Amino acid sequence: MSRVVVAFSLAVMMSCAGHEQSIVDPAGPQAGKIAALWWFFLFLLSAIFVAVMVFMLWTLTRRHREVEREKTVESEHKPPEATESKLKRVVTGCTIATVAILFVLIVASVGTGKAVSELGNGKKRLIVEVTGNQWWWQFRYMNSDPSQILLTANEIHIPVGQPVLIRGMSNDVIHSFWVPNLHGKRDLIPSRTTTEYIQADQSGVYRGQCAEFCGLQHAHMSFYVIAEPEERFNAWMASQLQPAAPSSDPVLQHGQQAFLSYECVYCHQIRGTTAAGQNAPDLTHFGSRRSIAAGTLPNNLGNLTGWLVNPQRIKPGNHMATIAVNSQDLQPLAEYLESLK
Ligand code: HEC
Ligand SMILES: [Cu+2]
Repeated sequence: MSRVVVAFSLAVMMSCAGHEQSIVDPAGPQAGKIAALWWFFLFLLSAIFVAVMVFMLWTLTRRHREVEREKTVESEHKPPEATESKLKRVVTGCTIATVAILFVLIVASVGTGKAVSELGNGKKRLIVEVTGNQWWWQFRYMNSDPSQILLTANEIHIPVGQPVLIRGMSNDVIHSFWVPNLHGKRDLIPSRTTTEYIQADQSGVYRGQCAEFCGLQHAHMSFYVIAEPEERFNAWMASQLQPAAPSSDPVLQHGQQAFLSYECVYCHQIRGTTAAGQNAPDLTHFGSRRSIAAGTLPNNLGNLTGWLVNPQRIKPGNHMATIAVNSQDLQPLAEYLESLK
C-alpha cells in the first residue's frame, strides 16, 4: 500500500515538475478573468458559509428566553404574535438576500464569459487549427500562403503577448482543449468548429490536457504550449517549416531507410521523404518535441526505443500498430527520429 502511495506521489511530482498546469496562476488575459471570477466566488461563498455556521452555532448555544417566558403559548406549539412576525421578516429577508446573491453570481459569471469572448477580437492574429484524435493532438498553423502552413502534433509554440485564434475540431469523438493557465475548456466536436482566443503574457511552458472523457487513453492525451518572445517564435516557425534535412551520417541514413521500409509510412508523415501518412502525428520535427505520445513519456532515446518496441505496453489501446522492428534496425531508427529537430 505505502509503495503504491510513494509511486503515485512520485508520478505526480514528475509529471508536474517544470511544467505548469494551474487555473489560479493565469498567464494571460482570458485565464486572468476566469481566475478573478473564481476568487470572487470563493471569497463570497466562503463568507456566506462562515456567516451561516456562526449563526447556527449562536442559535444552538443561546437560551430561548422569550419562549421560556411565554410558557402557556408555547404549549400550543405556537410562538407569540411578536415572535411570529419577526420570524416572518427574517425569513423573507434571508430569501431576498439569497436570490440577490445568486443574481450577483450570475451577472459576474455571464459578464466574465462575455468579456473573455471579446478579448482578442479583431486584432492581427495567428490561427491554429487543433484536431482532437484518440489520443493525440494535431495542430495546423494556418496561412494564406499554402507553403507557410505548418502541420505538427502534441506541442505548439506561440508568441508572447499576442492573441492566437484556436479553431477546434475532432476526427472521432468529443474531446476538450484545455490549457488551464491560458483559458477555460473548449469542446472539440466532430463535424463542428469551435473557436476561442488564447494569449500568454508571460513566456513559459504550459501543460494542456484533454478535458472530456474520450476513451481508454483519455488521461494520456496532453500537450504543451510553449510561449516565447516573438523572435524565438519566428525562428521556431521557420525551422519547423523546413522539411527534414537529409543526413550524411550512415547510422541516421540506415534509420531513415528502416523508417521508409516498415509500415510506419502508411500512418506517419516526414516531410522531405516519401513518408506521407496522414492519420498519425507528423514526425518531420519529432526530435524537437518534449514528449512522446501526447505527454505520455518524456522524449529521449531510451523512451522512444521502448515506444517503438511495444507502443501498446506503454499506452494500451492506442492506434499505433505494434511492428516487429528488426533488432539491427531499432537503434538507428530511434536515433534517426531523435535527429529530426
Ligand atoms: C497504424 C498506424 C501507425 C503505424 C503503422 C505506425 N504508427 Fe506511430 N503512431 C501512430 C499513432 C496513431 C500514434 C499516436 C499514438 C498516441 O499518442 O495515442 C503514433 C505515435 C508515434 C510516435 C510518437 C509521436 C509523438 O509525437 O508523440 C512515434 C515516434 C511513432 N509513432 C513512430 C512510428 C514508427 C517508427 C513506426 C514504424 C515502425 C510507426 N510509428 C508505425 C500510428 C502508427
Ligand atoms: Cu479526452
